Amino acid sequence: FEHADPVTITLPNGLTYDQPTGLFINNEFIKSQDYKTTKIENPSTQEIICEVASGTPEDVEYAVQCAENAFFNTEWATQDPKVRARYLNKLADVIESEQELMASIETADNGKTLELSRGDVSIVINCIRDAASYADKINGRTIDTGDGYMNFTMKEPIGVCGQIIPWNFPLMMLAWKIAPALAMGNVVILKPAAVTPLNALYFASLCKRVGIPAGVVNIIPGPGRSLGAAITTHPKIRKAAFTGSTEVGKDIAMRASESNLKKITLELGGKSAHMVFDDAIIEKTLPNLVNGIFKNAGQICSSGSRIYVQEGIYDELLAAFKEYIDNTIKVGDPFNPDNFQGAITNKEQYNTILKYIDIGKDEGAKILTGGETVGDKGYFIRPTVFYDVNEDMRIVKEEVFGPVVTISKFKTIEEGVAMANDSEFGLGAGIETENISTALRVAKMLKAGTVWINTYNDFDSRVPFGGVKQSGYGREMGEEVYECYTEVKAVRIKL
Ligand code: TXE
Repeated sequence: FEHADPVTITLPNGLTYDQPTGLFINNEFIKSQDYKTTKIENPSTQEIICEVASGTPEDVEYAVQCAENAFFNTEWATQDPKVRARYLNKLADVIESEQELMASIETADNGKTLELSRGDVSIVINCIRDAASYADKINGRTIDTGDGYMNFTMKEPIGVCGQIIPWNFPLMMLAWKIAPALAMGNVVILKPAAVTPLNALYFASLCKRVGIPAGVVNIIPGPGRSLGAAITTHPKIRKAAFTGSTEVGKDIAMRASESNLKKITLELGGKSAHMVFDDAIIEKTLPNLVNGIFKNAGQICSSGSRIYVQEGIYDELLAAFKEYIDNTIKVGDPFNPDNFQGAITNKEQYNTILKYIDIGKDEGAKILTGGETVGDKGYFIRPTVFYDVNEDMRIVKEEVFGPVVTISKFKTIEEGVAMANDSEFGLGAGIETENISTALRVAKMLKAGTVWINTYNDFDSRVPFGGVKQSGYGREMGEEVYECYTEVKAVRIKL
C-alpha cells in the first residue's frame, strides 16, 4: 500500500495545518487501491481545498481484515474497559486543544458558520468524554429463577462496526458514532460523506497521536453507492450504523438483511413539526423557531420544517417572524461573525433546495420572506418562509433539508396535534407555550423521538436522539446508545 502524503492548507481565516489525504487504515494514511481521489470544494467560495483518496470495495476488504485482527487478536475488546476510557479521554483532550483549528476545518469544508462549528466541536468533546465515562459502567445483571440455578448476563462488544455518515455535521456525526462503539470495545470502519471528509481524516491523525491501536479506527472516504454498499453487504461487518436519507436507509436495511443479517441503527430523514400555542411569548418563540429551521442552513435532520401556529396568535406571529428574520438573519461568509447562516454544503443540495422553492411557488404557497439566492459565488440561499400552505403540498410533506419552512394554522390542540402527526417521519417536534399542562399533554401526544419544549435543535450528549416511523430506529447518545453497540450474553448455571 502506498502512503498518501498530507498537504499543507491555509484556511480562509489564516490558520495553517497539515491535512491528511489518504484513507486511514491500520493507523496509516494510504492511497486507494485504484489511486482515485476526490476534489474537496469549499462551498462558500467554490474553490478546491485539496484532493483526498476515494476508497474502493477492495479498501474496505483490507480495512475489515485489519479491524478483525484488532478485535480478535489484540486485547482491545477484552482489557479493563478503563483503559479504553483513558484513550477516549486523551482523544477528547487533544480535540479540545485543537478546537479552533477543527472548527475552522469544518467551516471551510461544510460551509456552516464558525460559531456553529465551535459548538459542534464542544458537543464532540462532551460526547467522547461521556462515552469514556460509560465504558466501565455498562454491565449485565443477575436474574433470580429460584433455588438450584444462578443466572447472569454480560454485555459484550459486537465486533467490526461499519458506520456511514452524512455531510451536515461531519465531525459531530462521526463522534456520535465512533465514541460509543469504541467505549464498548468494538472496532470501526467509518465512511464520511464523499464531500466532507477533511475533519474525519484529521480526527484519524489524532486517534493515532493518542495511541489508539492500529485497526481499531479506520476511516475511508468515498462514494456512497460503491463504497457504502461494500460496507453494508460485507459478511464480516456485524453492525452498520447510518445517518442519512430515508431512501438510502431502506437500501441499507435490505442489504444488511440479505448479506449477513448485520444489526443496524438508522437515523433518517425528518419533517418535524414545531407548534406555537396561543399563550406563547413571541419574543421567546422567535429565536427557537429560527434555531429550529435556519440553524445549519436548515440542514439538520430534526429541523422544525413545519411550523403550526394556533389561530389566536397566527397573524401577530407571522408579522413578527418576518421582521425578526429580515432584521437579524444575515447570510454569507461563514467565517464572518456577523452572519447567522453560511453556505449550503454542496451544489447538489443547493439545487434540490432551489427546486423545492419553485415547487412551493408552483403549488400556490405564499412567500412571507426569502425565496432567493445570495451573491454570485458560493451556495447561499436566503431563509425562506411559505405560508397559506395546504397539508397536501409537497413542500409540507417532503424533506427539503435546507432553509425552507412552511407555516400552517390550527384551532384546537387536537387539530394541531393531528396535523403535526400526519407525517411518515417522526424525528423531532417542538412546543412553544407558557402552559405546563399544554406542554406536557402535547408532548405525550406527539409521535417523535425527541420533543423540545420552549427550545429547539438543542442537543446534549447525555440525552438520547433518534426517530420513530420512517425516521429510523436505534438511538444515539444517552445511555440508550450503548444497547446499540453491545450484545447480551446470558449464562445459566445449575447449582
Ligand atoms: O444523502 P445520502 P444525500 C437527506 C436530505 C437530502 C437527501 C439526499 O433530504 O436532500 O437526504 O442527500 C452514503 N449505501 N439527508 O444524497 O445519500 C453517502 O455517501 C450506503 C438527511 O447526500 O443518504 C453518505 O455518506 N451508503 C440526512 C451518506 O450515505 C450510501 C443527512 C448519506 O448520504 C449509499 C443527509 C448506499 N447505497 C441527507 N448511498 C439526515 N437525516 O441527517 C449513499 N450513501
